[in-house]
Amino acid sequence: MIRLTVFTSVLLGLAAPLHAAPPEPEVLFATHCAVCHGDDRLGALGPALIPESLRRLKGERLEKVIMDGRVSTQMPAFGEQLNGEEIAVLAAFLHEPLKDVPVWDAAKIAETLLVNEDYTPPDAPMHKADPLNLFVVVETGDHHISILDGDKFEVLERLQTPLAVHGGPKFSPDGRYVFVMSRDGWVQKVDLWSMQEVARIRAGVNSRNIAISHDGKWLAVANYLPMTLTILSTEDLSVAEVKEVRGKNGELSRVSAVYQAPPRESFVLALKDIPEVWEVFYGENPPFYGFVHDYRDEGPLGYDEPFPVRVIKVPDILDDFFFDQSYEYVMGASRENDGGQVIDLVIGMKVADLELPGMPHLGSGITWERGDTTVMATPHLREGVVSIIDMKSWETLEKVTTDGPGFFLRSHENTPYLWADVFFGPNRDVMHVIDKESLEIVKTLRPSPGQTAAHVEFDRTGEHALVSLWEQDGAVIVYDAATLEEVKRLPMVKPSGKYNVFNKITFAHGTSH
Ligand code: DHE
Repeated sequence: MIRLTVFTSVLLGLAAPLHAAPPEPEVLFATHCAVCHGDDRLGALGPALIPESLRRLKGERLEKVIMDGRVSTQMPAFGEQLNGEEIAVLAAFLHEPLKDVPVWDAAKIAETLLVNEDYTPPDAPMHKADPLNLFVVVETGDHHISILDGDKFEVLERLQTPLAVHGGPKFSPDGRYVFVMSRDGWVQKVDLWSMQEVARIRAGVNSRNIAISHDGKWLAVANYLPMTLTILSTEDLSVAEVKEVRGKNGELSRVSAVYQAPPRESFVLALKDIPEVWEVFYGENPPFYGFVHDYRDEGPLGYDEPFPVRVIKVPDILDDFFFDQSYEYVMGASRENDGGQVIDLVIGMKVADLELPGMPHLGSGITWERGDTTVMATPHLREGVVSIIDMKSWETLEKVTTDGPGFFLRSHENTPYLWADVFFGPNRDVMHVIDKESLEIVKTLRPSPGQTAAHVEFDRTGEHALVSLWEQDGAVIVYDAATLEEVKRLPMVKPSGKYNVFNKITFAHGTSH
């Protein structure tokens, strides 16, 4: 038997030396982080990890995120795999400036345009399905979208998307084109008549979501990196504008999300780093607000300028939004703090506070008529409740207790129920069906025990509800929305969301906008 003392083994290089070298941050990053955050730290599935985007998240707070992961995101906990020293070294490394942060201006974006040479626009749909009852299903498991016939529940076509599509795809007002965006900034245009990709362009390095103008002319892309809003022409994806997002205090801000406000002919921006709400007008005659400013010029912005910006100062950072149906009021909450606020976009100020603890996910909210009022429901990412808020008095009417924190809600004008998933925790395989009048859970479905059931979308008539089995080897399950019985199961690769053309272009109650 060979016996080595510590001394001889060290001499032979067979064991760790008595004073181990400090861990190399580049190696730790390449081993544990690069797969999601990119080899260059500029982001991919996850956000960029550079000082410009991490901002105040540093030191012990950043170490805690690495150790424990991040609730409601795909960020896992590394506390089991990395020791304290390794985590500290990694956290410090993430705050080292990159030698080259790419300049992602209009010229650079334009260079990335890829046009599909095989695409020829057809004169009519090249399929026999109802063009307004199609579903676009995003399959994040292998980066595809499936186009689904919403009457027969058959897949008509499957197309590759860029990496990690996030947020709802956006449809042209006639429902013919769909635009999807990936977290690494690519925007893809697909013609649902020919079921072909038209073109794609990289509008940001690290992006959040997109919004389309009510007239279908413009597509706004919210970016984390660079801290800009990119506006594209929907026709050919050419760049119309890249707006730097700099606050009154001179600080740049990431854009958490952008939404369309159709009656106002504007895009409304939720900002991650500064207590301001931005409204960017794209219409011919933007309303006059005396306090429209472009801080870079330190003076009022001329209305003859393209896409003028109106800035509304708010008491706190609001990085998650929900609009009322008139788009006069925006409910805002911060992912970091409890509570929320209602901002009146017409007068440009806060008009009410909202009682919203437990990290509400306003972006997933839905509305419906209940009695003589409109109510809004929102899930919470940290609490097993769905809050129901009266949109006249802004009071919380009810907190429906669920089997765990959820991510998405859905309903339809023609159904008495709202469907709420339980995305986190041991009961992530259930889906609650809640009566919209009594606010009681009428049924708890468990489509596939042990597998995450999430995100619902209805067909255009509200007769069927489609649920995702959010697994690599997953499925879209079609339910009869009245009997709550399963009708069909279509295999899909981690189907994250599904979107019905009619419900989306009519801004139906009960779905996301
Ligand atoms: Fe989303 C929509 C923000 C994590 C899947 N998500 C949205 C929207 C916002 C948002 C602002 C609405 C934009 C829109 O549709 O135009 N999401 C965030 C976050 O801040 C959060 C919590 C952290 C992050 O990492 O960005 C987050 N989201 C996730 C996920 O981890 C999910 C579950 C998986 C994934 O694919 O990243 C996820 N988010 C989705 C989906 C939608 C979405 C499927 C569209 C829902 C819809 O029905 O419209």
